[in-house]
Amino acid sequence: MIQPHTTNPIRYVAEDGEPIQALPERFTPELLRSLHHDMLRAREFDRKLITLLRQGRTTFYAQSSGMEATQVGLARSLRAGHDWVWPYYRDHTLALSMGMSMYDLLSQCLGTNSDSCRGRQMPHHFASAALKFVSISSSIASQVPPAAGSAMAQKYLGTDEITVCTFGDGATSEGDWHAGMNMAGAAKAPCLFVCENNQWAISTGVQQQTASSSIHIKAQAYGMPGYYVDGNDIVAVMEVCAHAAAAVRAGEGPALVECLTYRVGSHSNADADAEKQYRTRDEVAAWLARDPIVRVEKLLEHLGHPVSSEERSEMIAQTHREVDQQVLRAEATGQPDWRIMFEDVYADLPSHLREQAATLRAEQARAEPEGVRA
Ligand SMILES: Cc1ncc(C[n+]2csc(CCOP(=O)(O)OP(=O)(O)O)c2C)c(N)n1
Ligand SMILES: [Mg+2]
Repeated sequence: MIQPHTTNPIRYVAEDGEPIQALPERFTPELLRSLHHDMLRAREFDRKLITLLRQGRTTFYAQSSGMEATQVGLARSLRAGHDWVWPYYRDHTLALSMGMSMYDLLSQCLGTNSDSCRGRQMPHHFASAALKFVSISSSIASQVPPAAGSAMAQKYLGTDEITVCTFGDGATSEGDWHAGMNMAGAAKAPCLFVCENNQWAISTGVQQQTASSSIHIKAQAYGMPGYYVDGNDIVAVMEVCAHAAAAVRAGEGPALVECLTYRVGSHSNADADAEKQYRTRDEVAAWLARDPIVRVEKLLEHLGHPVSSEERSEMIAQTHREVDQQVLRAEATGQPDWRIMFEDVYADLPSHLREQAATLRAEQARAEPEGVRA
């Protein structure tokens, strides 16, 4: 039986791949292989995007390397396209695993015409209307109050949808976080809050972030259960998230799940994650040794269904090919014209924007007297 507020994170598989409690029946080798596939695909996506950044083809990216079990596990615990998701900027692995296409995700990162926002959003701040995956806001925790509101609406309308809201450990210090948690708790709204505790908020360690002994304990103050799970153990993440989501769906009110994981890469491309800047290489090395992907590989080996090195290499090569193809496809749609800045918001453009558009047009005519655009 899964209990909230445990002292230690709930875990099914030890770091050496040995089950430490009986694996639930649904974790067949086929399921574990498909989870492994999603996690490895996300890891390689990260690597390819860092290359694209260095090539100047996109300008912002926040890796989820090391956090794959948390995000893939959560994706497999919600009903994609049915439940509403209010994510944060590190959740591309969640999105990919929910079924967002690489073409759509890459179009957003590259800001091409194939992007549904046509480059108006900050790169790597994607969304999917079909998946009810709400557009990401860079403002930390700003998604939490509207997620609570979305869950309140679901309760009011009597749907069987729930809302899922993710955030980092740093987000839990924001006023918005407390307001949203309080509102959801008071309204008994069907919201599953998931903290991806990767132990750093840029250069602020989680111990500096809060005087509480954990994040999940804060759920008590808002009248909801708080679960503590090993976020690098995908079996545990799925078991706990599925348990919590079922209770939320059954009308028991909101719940918080804290997934303890680690950001092994830099915060973003704007981060100075170097020796002595804010964390030691020894700390990073210790967490690299707790790799969630390797843990599933060791578990599969233990179960007698190992992933061979050829299969692994082919999965990696396949992801690289997929990214390369979809980047070319997205780039072939071209970059949006500057005039779209003035479109899609107002039916009648207000006078100050009309003036700005005219100024830009005049500037453009001066800069390019030949092929002047109307
Ligand atoms: C309201 C607000 N304050 C500060 C920032 C700057 N900022 C960007 S990311 C970040 C750290 C967030 O850490 P966490 O919530 O733990 O998420 P992680 O990046 O570790 O996944 C901060 C402080 C911001 N984007 N918004
Ligand atoms: Mg963090």
